[in-house]
Amino acid sequence: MKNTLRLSTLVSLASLVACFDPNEPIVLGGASDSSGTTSASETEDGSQSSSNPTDSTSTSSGPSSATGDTTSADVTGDSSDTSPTSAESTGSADYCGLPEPTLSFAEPEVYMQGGSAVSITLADILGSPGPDIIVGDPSESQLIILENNELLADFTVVATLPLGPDGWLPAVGDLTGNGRPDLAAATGDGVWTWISDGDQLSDGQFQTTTHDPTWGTVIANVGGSAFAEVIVQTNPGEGGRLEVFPGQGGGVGSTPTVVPGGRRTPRMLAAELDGDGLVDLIVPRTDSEQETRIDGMDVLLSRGNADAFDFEVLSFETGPTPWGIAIGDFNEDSFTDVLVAHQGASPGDGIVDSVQVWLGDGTGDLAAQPEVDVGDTLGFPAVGDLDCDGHVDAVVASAQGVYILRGDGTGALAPAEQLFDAGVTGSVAVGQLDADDRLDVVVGIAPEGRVEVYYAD
Ligand SMILES: [Ca+2]
Ligand SMILES: [Ca+2]
Ligand SMILES: [Ca+2]
Ligand SMILES: [Ca+2]
Repeated sequence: MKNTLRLSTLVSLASLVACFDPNEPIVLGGASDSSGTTSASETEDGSQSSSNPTDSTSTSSGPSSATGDTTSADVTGDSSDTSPTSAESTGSADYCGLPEPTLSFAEPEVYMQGGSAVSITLADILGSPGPDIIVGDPSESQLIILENNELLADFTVVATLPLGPDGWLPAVGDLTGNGRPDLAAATGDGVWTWISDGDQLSDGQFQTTTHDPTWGTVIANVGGSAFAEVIVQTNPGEGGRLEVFPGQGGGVGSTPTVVPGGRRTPRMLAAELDGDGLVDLIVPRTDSEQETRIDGMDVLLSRGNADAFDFEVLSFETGPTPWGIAIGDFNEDSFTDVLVAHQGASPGDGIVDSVQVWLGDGTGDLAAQPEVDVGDTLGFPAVGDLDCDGHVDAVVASAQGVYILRGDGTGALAPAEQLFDAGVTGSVAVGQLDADDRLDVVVGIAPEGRVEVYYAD
């Protein structure tokens, strides 16, 4: 039974992610990547931003929007951070020290090839300064860690972490409170956690979920205790569940609290949306196998405590298959906004898909802005001010490479421009990967398992 469930999950996924089946034409299906955390998580914690001395301008808007994390990471929870995206932003631009806004990248460096590279997550989990790259590889059910070598525009593959069946969805966030992000990953029937001591990762600890298979996972302090929790989406085909594993300052407890939520959700995110100091969750839902589509996005406002996790749920309808989401402050009001990237009714159908910004107002409510067409079969997006004009931009993986939709600080996005003609990309992440002032871009070319880094120049 388990196997059947997993298989059906894989089958539906395979249509999305070409890399699951090497025999399948890579063409359009591939883009969808998957993982829970994707892009640049690095900002989330202070230690990392200190390693990027200069991010003040390029990351104009502070922790969540700035480095463009798409990721769940920023989440873990300082409860003090009530306005999710810090307000220092404003578009005061010195254009990263350049005379005018500039969107220019060197030819990509290739740091890995083989397997599949469906998800890309950035976080400084290892000792050497600078965000490391965590690659989710569903073809081998593993994570691959590329260590950033001293911000010298160089990465080395230093570890592979085998996960067991269907493992490919990582999350990063600080589980121990030492200021360094730790790592978690959902696998077929449970979740792994690894703790970073600031230098290296511990051995993995595995906890079994109550339901399976699992999908996306996130590390976030949703209970207001001293330590963050690990939240996993499970049972995607029969009504989603979220399972909250209580934080214990090292690993997590073995008994999860199960709450309704999510449905085929490869990426959840966490952010403080309503100013109460408890981190909230943003959880897409989709199921292309349903006759009645359930495409949408739920905001789960944390209302519980460390002993009894509870959420108030706000539900929003989205366009078809809201596969990838990212957060940032697109209208510069200091409230976190959400970027949703759709895959359309049928991945690889050749019909143009879209992204959409949802503006937060500090209460947890989200207001939909107009959808903007871009590419086909969108993967995981990222957010960051790539052209250094002081306003965050949307960066989107697709079956036709990577697009940018520039923001203007009002919440609107300009029409899509192709940024990199990189083939079928499943995931894109943005971060300060070298020692300059400008954001760099990591692209996962899904079916070829290739990781490319485009350094701003
Ligand atoms: Ca909250
Ligand atoms: Ca905002
Ligand atoms: Ca910009
Ligand atoms: Ca850079």
